[in-house]
Amino acid sequence: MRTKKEHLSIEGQEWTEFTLVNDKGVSVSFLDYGGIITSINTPDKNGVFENVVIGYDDYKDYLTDGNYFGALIGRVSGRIENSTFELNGKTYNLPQNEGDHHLHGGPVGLHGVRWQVELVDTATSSSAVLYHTSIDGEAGYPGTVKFKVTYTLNNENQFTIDYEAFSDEDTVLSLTNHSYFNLSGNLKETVLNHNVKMDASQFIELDEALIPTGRLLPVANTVFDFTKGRKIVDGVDSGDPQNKVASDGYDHFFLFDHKEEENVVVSEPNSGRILTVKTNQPAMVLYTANSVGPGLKLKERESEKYLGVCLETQSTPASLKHPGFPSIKLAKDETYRHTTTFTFSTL
Ligand code: FUC
Repeated sequence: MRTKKEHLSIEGQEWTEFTLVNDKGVSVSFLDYGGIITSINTPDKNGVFENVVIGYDDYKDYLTDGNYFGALIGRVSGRIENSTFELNGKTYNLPQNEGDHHLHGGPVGLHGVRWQVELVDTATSSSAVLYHTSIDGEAGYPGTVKFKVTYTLNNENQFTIDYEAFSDEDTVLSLTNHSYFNLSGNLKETVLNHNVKMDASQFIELDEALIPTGRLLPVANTVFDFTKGRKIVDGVDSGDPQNKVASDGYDHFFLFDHKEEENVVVSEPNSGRILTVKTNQPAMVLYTANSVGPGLKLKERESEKYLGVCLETQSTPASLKHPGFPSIKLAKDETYRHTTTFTFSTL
């Protein structure tokens, strides 16, 4: 196992790009800025190494990125309706960054902070530990929160993200990573031909503004049924009103049944690449890059709609407004723990 470090000067800021490399040559590169994963190189079925995530060609584009490519998301992933919530009888008003709503931690979320990074190598894995402290009231949220996020790559081609957070006051918290996977390799094609199998028999209905309505819908007999596997393209012209609100794609919270060994398995037939996801989280947003438009200069080519798929394991901010959903409350002095492992293999 080895690690590499490269210093970058971006618009007057000094950033570092770290790369974890395993003994098979698989690598994960990320920035201390936003913890942004810039590339992940894995072999296809013929042993050809290619990048399997969306990343900008010019890193200054991360400074203004509304797509959150590869970034750590917090304090709360997803949308908080009308940018307000109540906790312990007190109302908190958060900054709005999408119409009236608060998306992905707001304008000063974890995606835009410089993380302190420590590298830890062992014989069989390489880790990077990312630290950040967010002070009480930052981005509108209560409590000073200490974050510790660990990226680990091992020789089994497993990339694990461990999130830990600790608050000195009761607060709300739900972290995730916003990588856009594309298993075709070097963004050769969109993800419409990717097959997704997911251990989820229910998802949360969205309204026209992509805000959860509070209704849980069964996936049965719809194109939201991924329990036996289905292609992402099925959601594009399904005519299902839930695909329509998501600009003819998927952008939904699926609640895991936790019946299967793996929560999610994504595969792409031409490259033969398989990505499995295992998490301790109750749900995942499946987002198919419906709002990624053309014209962005990415590492390998220009962007287009449906060029990546986000597998955002998390709890849900819908729980702040509606009963019966997995909570995002974090009690004072309790430790938030979230683990997600992405395993890369081939057919
Ligand atoms: C996802 C979605 C959104 C959004 C964004 C960049 O998590 O839920 O709709 O556009 O990321």
